[in-house]
Amino acid sequence: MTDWPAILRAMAVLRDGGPAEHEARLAAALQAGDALDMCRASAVLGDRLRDMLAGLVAGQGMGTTHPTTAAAQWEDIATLRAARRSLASAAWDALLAQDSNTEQSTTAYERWSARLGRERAVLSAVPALATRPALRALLDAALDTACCRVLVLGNFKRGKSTLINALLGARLLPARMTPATAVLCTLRHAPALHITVSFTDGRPPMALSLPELEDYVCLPDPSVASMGDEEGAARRFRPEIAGVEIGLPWPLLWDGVEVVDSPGLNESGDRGSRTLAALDNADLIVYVLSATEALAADERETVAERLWDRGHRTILFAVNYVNRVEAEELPPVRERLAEGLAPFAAASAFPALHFLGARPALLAHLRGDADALAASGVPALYDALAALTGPRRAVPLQRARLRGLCNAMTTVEDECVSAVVRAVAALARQEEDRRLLANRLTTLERSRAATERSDRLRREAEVVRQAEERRARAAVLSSVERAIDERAIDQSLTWLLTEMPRWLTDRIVAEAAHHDLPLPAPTATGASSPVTAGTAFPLPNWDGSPAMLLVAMPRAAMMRDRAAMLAHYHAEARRVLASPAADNTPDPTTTPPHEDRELQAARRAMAGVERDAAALLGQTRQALADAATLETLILKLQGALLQDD
Ligand SMILES: Nc1nc2c(ncn2[C@@H]2O[C@H](COP(=O)(O)OP(=O)(O)OP(=O)(O)O)[C@@H](O)[C@H]2O)c(=O)[nH]1
Ligand SMILES: [Mg+2]
Repeated sequence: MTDWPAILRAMAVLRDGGPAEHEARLAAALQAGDALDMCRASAVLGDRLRDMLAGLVAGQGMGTTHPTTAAAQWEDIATLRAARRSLASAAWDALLAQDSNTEQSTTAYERWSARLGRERAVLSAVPALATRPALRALLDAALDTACCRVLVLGNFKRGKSTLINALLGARLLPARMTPATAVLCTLRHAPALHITVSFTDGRPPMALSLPELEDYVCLPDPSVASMGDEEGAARRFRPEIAGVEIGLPWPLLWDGVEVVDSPGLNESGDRGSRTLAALDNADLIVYVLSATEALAADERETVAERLWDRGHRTILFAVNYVNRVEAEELPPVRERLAEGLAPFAAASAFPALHFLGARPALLAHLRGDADALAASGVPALYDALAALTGPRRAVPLQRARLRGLCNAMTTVEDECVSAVVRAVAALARQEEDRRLLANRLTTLERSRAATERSDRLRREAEVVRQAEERRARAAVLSSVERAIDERAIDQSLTWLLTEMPRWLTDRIVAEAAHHDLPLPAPTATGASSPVTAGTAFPLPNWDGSPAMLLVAMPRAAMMRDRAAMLAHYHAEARRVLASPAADNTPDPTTTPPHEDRELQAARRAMAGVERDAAALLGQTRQALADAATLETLILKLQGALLQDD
């Protein structure tokens, strides 16, 4: 049933913060109130829903969504979704009310059918459907007017198979007192009887003869097994049977009508669920009840929840076994059923409630008793079925296929909501990863910056130290060179040759000590550089530690040349006090290598997280764009289905 409060709540969501145009479009759609308007109203909610989903994803992507805001947004999204379900229900109801005054001519039906055929033909060109085969199949089935499926449904032993036989006027489907039908049996039109069984285990379909049908369709019959027919029992129903198809020349089946017999709903969970799965494709339901158990609680529940709430609006109720009820007890039974089924039958323009006796009808058929057949109630059901599935069947098909298109709309919505739920969760995880990585990166980068700062300070201090050392060397050299000249003035050539190296070494050491200048250590030969002649001997260093002669003795050849010897001592002083060559090799960083590696890895991981987040955002935006395209397409198909020429 339509939940109008849910729709009003959705209007409040539209009013609250959304574009004003959305609310105006919804109000306009609701005003006229026919089925297509309800679909348009749902499309308006769909637009707002996707806007909100996009906002949630973007907010999560930028890390700006507060959890409380997100929770409120999800609540609004749930409100919009519930309202869309209600609008679908309102559309189905509107169509049900609409049909009473719709008498479609054969030409109008043909034009309508051709229009849907054209829409169906272009589905293959829709890119967003290429990756969604299930949705494509759903839309394809919804637009296929060449086929109309009638599903005969009900609890076990309500007489479903017998009713089909009675409608047909022949014993075709197996029927008996114990649970019988175990697989779906689809009856289609064919020039002659032809039965095929198909399997779920990949075996090719196999043709069956009529006597073999029971072996493949039915559950083992306990009475047959107890009679020792073990071979027969072994051949009976196996779960790998997918279904049975029966082609036969029956006028009701002309023009693509299919009648499907199903296993009893409450007979077994597995077989019941196969029957419920068949409901998705059913256009028209014949729901079989028993007059002897007038509307059991589970039957009403099935009709309300499995059929009506899921959009089935063409339901014929066949109340069987009327012949088993005493005549005077029949009126209260009729009353109870009419009352209990009124919400699902009263609004329809077709006679929905049929009281009948399937077995008496079949027997009357077989013996050619027209009066008994007419009294059985089965011909009236046949006529209703023939009218609903006949050449002007657009109205029941419109109802059924609108359900299919609304289901397709829900599928698209579910898919994009799930994509956003997944994306929001993944983005939240990525945000957490990004936060942890950012913290680690900050720590590593701080530590690296501290190391670089101390390296720089160390290098700057070294430059200052070297400059000071150069200045000190220059000062020492200048004093030493002055002293050489002063000391040498009145010294003999022998002193200059033998004593002056030691004097000069002492002098250099003393001046260097005075200027805090470290001197190069002498070599093992007693001098700081290779000498061609001279004597190495220990002498105290300026700080008292043993030292060696720093200055090389002049060559003996210079012995008579005072100026040459002085030049030699000046050269030696400059050599000893020369500033070491500046070291231009770059100072290596002192950042520990493992920290460096970790920093690189953290930067790579951060880039990866950001790349993944961008890709995820892109995919989710694509999913939302696809949903918008698909919903527009489905609304167009709803228009093609519902609009008059
Ligand atoms: N007296 C009487 N018996 C009926 C009537 N309709 C069906 N039967 C019998 O009831 C039994 C069950 O009928 P089925 O047609 O097998 O019932 P079903 O709903 O198909 O049963 P499952 O396939 O097991 O779910 C059979 O023996 C039928 O002959 C009826 O209107 N009156
Ligand atoms: Mg049956």
